[in-house]
Amino acid sequence: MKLYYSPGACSLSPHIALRESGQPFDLVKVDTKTKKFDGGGDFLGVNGKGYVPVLELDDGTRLTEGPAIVQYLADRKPESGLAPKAGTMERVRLQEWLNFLTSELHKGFSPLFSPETPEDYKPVARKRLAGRFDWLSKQLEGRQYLLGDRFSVADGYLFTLLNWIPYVGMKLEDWPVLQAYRDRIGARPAVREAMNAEGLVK
Ligand SMILES: N[C@@H](CCC(=O)N[C@@H](CS)C(=O)NCC(=O)O)C(=O)O
Repeated sequence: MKLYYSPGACSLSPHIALRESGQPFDLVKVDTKTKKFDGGGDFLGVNGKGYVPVLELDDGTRLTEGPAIVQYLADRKPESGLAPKAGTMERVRLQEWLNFLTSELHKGFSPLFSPETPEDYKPVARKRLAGRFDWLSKQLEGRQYLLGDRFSVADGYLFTLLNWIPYVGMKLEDWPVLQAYRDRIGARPAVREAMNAEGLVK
């Protein structure tokens, strides 16, 4: 398999899922601004939507959308325990988290990264995100992981998003529970390997 990624972007989430589940893969670095990938290839030819992540299977099939990719990866290796079995309430709970992460957090950050966002909208976007973090922090109080006591693909995704906080004029220290969670997930060997491979560790 091949994972098209951009360092530190949301593609870190499937990258973590690949390493946590021990599946072999190659990384292909994409410049999301120029839409070129390693070696000068046309990324729009890979994903017409122009964004990472893209997972390319050995038969050439391509899968996009992070929450779908991580569930696919988890289901290929059920023994990794990265997702509860499909059709169970626990699995729906995982999907509930993935949907929250993608629509409420991930896309809540997006205007703060865009050079086109008017400056006077940014405090509004930060306030909305801060409200989500207040709620999330309460959910994670006394809990190791989003699903309770077991790590899942949702944790790799949330870890990825929490790393963006300092880049949008906010402070992770304002949510000590989230900071401790971020450090806990960041200490996992597979997560450290993914961070190293993307050049994110100084
Ligand atoms: N809905 C997509 C969104 C992916 C996305 O936002 N990717 C960003 C990086 S985190 C990107 O590649 N942006 C470049 C662009 O849209 O031009 C998913 O969940 O996978």
